Amino acid sequence: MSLGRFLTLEGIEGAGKSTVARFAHEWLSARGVRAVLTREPGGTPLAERVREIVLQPGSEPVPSEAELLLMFAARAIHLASLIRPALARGEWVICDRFTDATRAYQGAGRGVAEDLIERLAAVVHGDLWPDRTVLLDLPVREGLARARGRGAAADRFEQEREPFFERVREGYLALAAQEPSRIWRIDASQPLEAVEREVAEILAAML
Ligand code: Z5A
Repeated sequence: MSLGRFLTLEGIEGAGKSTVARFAHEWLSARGVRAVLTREPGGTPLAERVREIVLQPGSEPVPSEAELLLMFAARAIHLASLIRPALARGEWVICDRFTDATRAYQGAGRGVAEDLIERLAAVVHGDLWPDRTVLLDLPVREGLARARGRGAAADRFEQEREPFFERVREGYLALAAQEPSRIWRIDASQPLEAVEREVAEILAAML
């Protein structure tokens, strides 16, 4: 049996990742393709517990290195329990965020050294990288307005200020420039239907 395909969605908050991930899952299901829809940090019961630790606001500070290690700890669990088994069964994995988020948030956003992130990535997932990554790109203010429009309580990242998200966005754009064959940038300020049309073209090409 051939390996499944691995698709990730990236972008700043409010970019539309969860919406587009659900669309991709439905698009593939309608064509008889078995796909697992998942997210990071999290995706399995144990990794979701790590997610709570890293996202819940609290009075005790979380140093950037601890945040980085928690992201990779959750990822190691997710890979072992869900991602690798699904790919081995020949299923697709659609994942809302993966290591590019670590590069953008902990690397560009928090200033953690790039080579530390790359060494941990090599340990945790070796040469397993997404086949395609959709970067949903939009101005920070638009993303924050969309996310805050939902009215939910802000998590530890959502409490950050605009300059942090500007660095994250720049980090993502730099990654897309470095790896243009894997990371496809889509203008996420377009109406959702236009974004979904571009995603459908990417999925069709991957099939
Ligand atoms: N994080 C990290 O630091 N390092 C890591 O390695 C990983 C993660 C893996 C949790 O992520 C946090 O973890 C995240 C980074 C950090 N924090 N931040 N920021 P998350 O993915 O769970 O949380 P999020 O990024 O905040 O996701 P989100 O706010 O749910 O955004 P989204 O999934 O991109 O957006 P959405 O829910 O699909 O859409 C938002 C709203 O916009 C919704 O009402 C949609 O209907 C609407 N929408 C979507 N697309 C459009 C278009 N095109 N036009 C108009 N309206 C739209």
